[in-house]
Amino acid sequence: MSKNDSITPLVQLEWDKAAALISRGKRIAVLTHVQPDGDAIGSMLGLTLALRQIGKEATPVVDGGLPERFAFLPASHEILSSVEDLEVDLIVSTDASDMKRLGNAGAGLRERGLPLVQLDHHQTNLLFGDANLVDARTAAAAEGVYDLLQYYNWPLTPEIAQCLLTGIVTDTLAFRTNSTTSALLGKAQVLMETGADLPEIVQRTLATIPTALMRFNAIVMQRFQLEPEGVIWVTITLEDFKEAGLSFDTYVGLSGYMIQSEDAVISATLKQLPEGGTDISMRAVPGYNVAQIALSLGGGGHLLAAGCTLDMPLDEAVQTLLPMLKAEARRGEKLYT
Ligand SMILES: [Mn+2]
Repeated sequence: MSKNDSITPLVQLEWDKAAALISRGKRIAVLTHVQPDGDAIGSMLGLTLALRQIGKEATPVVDGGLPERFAFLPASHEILSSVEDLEVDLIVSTDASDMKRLGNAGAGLRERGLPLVQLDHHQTNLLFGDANLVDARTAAAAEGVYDLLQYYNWPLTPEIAQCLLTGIVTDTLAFRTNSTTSALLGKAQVLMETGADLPEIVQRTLATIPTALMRFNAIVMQRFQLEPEGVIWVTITLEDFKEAGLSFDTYVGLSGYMIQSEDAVISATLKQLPEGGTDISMRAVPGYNVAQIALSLGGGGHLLAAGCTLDMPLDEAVQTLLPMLKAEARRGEKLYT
């Protein structure tokens, strides 16, 4: 038994409200969170294509545009990086736990007073939509989109299936996280039977990294620190990215790597930002909760994977965060000892 078993998953499924807003919408902007991962892009594109299937004009938008590694996904080339000239009457968002995560695109559209339907699976979701479709029991926002298609009886196409399986595979690290349920495996089976290509998705998203990232890891990982409490952490700087020849906004995934240490129960990567702040990414093994820490610092996430941005320099961020991580490491209890 884990102490986390006492945490009730956040579930707020306003199907009727969402259906009413969607049925009134003609032109829909489909948004997702900034610095999008595979679930952000997969759920956004899957929902975009699904909305088109029911006759809507749907446009995917994400701040900063499409990360190159997801260019294999259907409709990925249609992603806009800004909403400036976009005429829409409804916003739909996926995989974002609060308004801030939707970046300039979200803020720009919301300022126009447009209604928002938001679909998400983060335990820390702030229920910021006019209709909320939040289910923290789902492993990925893409699983939430799958459930939506089922609930509304909308058609599933091979293209939608490919997008949704990408979201599921990336958020579960290919069905390895404790969010993976037998129900999810059943949904993945349907997605594969519909035409999603699991080996291709795994190869493109999980099994391949930029060579410069390998160089970056070799530089940075010389400095990781392991605290007696089982907190493993590392700081990364703008200089590290420069040295490795790696673009600063590359997803580096070091927390996910460090949490694999047999001595670690919580991992954290603290990344220096060009504007002077610090970006924080955390992971935990089952039995611990980093979502609460992220939420208390203005961010959010899942029990075992969460993040936030602190408005302070790197060294100060270390001083702020480490005591919190150590306290959680002492509080929690390893589920699998
Ligand atoms: Mn997600």
